[in-house]
Amino acid sequence: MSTIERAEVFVASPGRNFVTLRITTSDGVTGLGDATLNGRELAVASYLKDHLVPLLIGRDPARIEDIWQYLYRGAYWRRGPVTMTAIAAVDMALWDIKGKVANLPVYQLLGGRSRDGVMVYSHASGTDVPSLLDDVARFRDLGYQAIRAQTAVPGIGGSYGVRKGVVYEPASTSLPDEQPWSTEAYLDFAPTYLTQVREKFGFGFHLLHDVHHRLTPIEAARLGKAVEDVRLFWMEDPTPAENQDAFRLIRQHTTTPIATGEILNSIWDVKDLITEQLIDYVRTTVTHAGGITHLRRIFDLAALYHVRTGSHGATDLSPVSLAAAVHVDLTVPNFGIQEYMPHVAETMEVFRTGVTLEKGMLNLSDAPGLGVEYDEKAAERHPYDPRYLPVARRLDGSVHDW
Ligand code: EZ4
Ligand code: CO
Repeated sequence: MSTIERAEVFVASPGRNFVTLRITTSDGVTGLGDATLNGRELAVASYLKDHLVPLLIGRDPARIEDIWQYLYRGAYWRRGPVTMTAIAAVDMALWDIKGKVANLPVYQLLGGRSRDGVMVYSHASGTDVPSLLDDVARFRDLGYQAIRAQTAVPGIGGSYGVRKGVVYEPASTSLPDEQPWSTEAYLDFAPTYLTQVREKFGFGFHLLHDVHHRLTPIEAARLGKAVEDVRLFWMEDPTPAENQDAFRLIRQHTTTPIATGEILNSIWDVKDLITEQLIDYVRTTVTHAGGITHLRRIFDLAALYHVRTGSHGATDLSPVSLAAAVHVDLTVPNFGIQEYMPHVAETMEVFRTGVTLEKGMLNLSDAPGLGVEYDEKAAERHPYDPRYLPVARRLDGSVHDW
């Protein structure tokens, strides 16, 4: 029997920070897992190195489900982003190994393709409406079929989702950046600019918007109603996601589809949202919600209640995570959309991936396993670079949800 011989944790910053797990078996087969939790990277690295790696050595890498249960139930302390991200990395690496041993891509092990490709949405943003419209035009020209639109609120300054460079990267400083926020100004402005996007570009593509947890339920209901004619693909994270009850009120008031779940980690966090049909898209990811094994459990529950998938896919998830996401997206019956932002060149020199993008659709090569390789030598040139996500403050100085 082949056993797990080694499990190494790499923390590197090729363009941004990533935590990567590599498991090696006694037969010399390697598997990769993404363990990146933006702004809290070292907590997951320690959970893996200090607590999980000693439990893995000598185990049968083929027993993916059993190892998942052993790590989840065996901790006694359940759920939470650190625990679930660490378990996810192990799970991804074991699926990668299983695929390589079988000489099959992981999506074949998951039941094979349900679709020819994976529709993605990308991020258009602007410091004002004209620059946003230019950015939307750019993504339309690149062939994207779905675009998320975010703009700074006039008079307030920066807002969530406004890109500074080529790639949107919120974790930008060695101490949290503090950004101003006004719900009143945002609520007055957002419907106007989303309408302007439709007036200029029409309805021949999917338009998305991310509220980023900043409204109360009744404010979110008002926004959802105000943008019904814009026909959003979804209104994302209208309220802080941990209170599942809050979505009931939004739901009663608007037909604008709702997406949430990027910060949620387990099936228990989304159970009521799904079974009460309070959302339309569940945004849990393979990296933060317990790996392929657990994500599929969430997606299968969602399928029973007409909830489709819309996995988080920002650049703070590594190319290993994106590949794993695409393997799942290709197979599940209730796939909706995949978030996608290109990684910078330094990242792609460290992670060599078989994921391809054409006309706004992601696809995979037939490489066995997840199809990603980690260049340890290239990674060594990019040491860990501590960063924090920003904090939002209302105009009176009090802390708001970022
Ligand atoms: O702010 O991944 O929909 N995408 C998002 C992201 C999150 C970041 C936080 O690390 O909301 O941009
Ligand atoms: Co989001």
